[in-house]
Amino acid sequence: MHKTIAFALVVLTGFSAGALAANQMVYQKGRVFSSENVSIKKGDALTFVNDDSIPHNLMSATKGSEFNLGSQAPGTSTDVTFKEAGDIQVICAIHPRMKMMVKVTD
Ligand SMILES: [Cu+2]
Repeated sequence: MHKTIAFALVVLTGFSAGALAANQMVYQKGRVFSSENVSIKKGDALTFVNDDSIPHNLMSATKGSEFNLGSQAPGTSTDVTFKEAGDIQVICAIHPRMKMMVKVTD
């Protein structure tokens, strides 16, 4: 009986920890990123939120981690999963001054 309860607790605790692990958020507002540097673990995702009244176009040309989200409408958010370790520069194709670095660790 005690064994059963202990097992159930482990399962429940593991489940809630997983459910609470939310992505780090990066906001685009006033044509700047809310963070210039973000660190995440390989395989994790960042949530990019367009908090502006204009579209943005997130992309990366960093080798091995290239992506291009296309036009992202105001008020929407997009998750990007980073699968390669390294320093990945993320830019906005529309606004050349918008730049940030994502440090992906193993
Ligand atoms: Cu932009």
